[in-house]
Amino acid sequence: MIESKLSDRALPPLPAAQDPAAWERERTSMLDILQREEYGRMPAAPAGVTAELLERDDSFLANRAVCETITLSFVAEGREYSFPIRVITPKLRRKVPYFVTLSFREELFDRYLPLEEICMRGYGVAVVHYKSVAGDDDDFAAGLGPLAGDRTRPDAPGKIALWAYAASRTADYLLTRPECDAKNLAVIGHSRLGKTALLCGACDERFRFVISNDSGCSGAAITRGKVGESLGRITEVFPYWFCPGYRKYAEKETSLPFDQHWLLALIAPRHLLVGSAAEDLWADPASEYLACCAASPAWRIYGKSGLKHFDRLPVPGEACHAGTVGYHLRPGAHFMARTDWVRYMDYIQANRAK
Ligand code: GTR
Repeated sequence: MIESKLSDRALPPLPAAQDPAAWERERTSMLDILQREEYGRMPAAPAGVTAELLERDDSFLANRAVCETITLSFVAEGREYSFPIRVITPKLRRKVPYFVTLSFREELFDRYLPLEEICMRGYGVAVVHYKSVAGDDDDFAAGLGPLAGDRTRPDAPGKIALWAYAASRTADYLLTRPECDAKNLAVIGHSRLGKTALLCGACDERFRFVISNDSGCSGAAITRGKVGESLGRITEVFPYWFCPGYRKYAEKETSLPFDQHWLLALIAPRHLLVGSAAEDLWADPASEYLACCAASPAWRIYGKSGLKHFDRLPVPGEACHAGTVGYHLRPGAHFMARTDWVRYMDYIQANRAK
């Protein structure tokens, strides 16, 4: 059944490769195509980042964690940039795996981020408020906006690329911290920030876990045959999320040289986690699940399973978490729920690098 659902979508196949070395060559050109045609060219990484500690609370979460407010600065393309992050680290006498969390809200206490529970399970959290990186609009003058360069270029980066770039700079910094468990870094985001987490994880191989919650159109969902939001609609309402050239595929999805399963496949052989919400038809859970199925052959090149899925669509409440790709379908609407976080943490606990 899944085979026939996938063949109905008439996806461009993943490039053929017999072994990891051949796949990695293909991977480089796939990444190039996705940047050129969809998200824009990711600016080059800076030589390094510097961190300035602005505030430190040593008795955070009833004295069980430390909360630091930090400004990260770096020089890229001849110009200095900075943005703030918040780093919450549980007080443990061992290394801590961090979530780089792309956040919609500036306030730390956010009902979509069960901070205390995450910390008590032994994870650190680095919160990147997306609008503190670059506004969610077509203004490219403020924040990291100028890094996009000339936005009349068809492959100039859009805001998703700039937010993803900031998540990678956050990883640059976290990896300098002695308590950071470098082997188990995760990047996570919801919706537009789920698209961002996927792009970040596709480009930046330091993330072992790449987590997309309800990312939908131009995120984890296949574009061809998708219900709800379409490429035409998203590039009309949010053209600045993407490179200007992406819009040319509006109502011409079948001429895209790729589909979103390519983006997911770039995460192989690391772990990809996709969460959908059953009522979120705008994002289209079935198209997210099918994308995970279609991307899975990339993991098999490395001798890994990819998504261990059913030969049918999942029903609300089900999870396929036994493979290197994980998928779950939560009952309910479009948001990042505590139950999504619990699913992701359970998966990470079972798949952590020792
Ligand atoms: C919607 C947009 C979606 C999704 C969502 C969000 O308006 O159409 O692609 O990203 O916003 O970010 O909450």
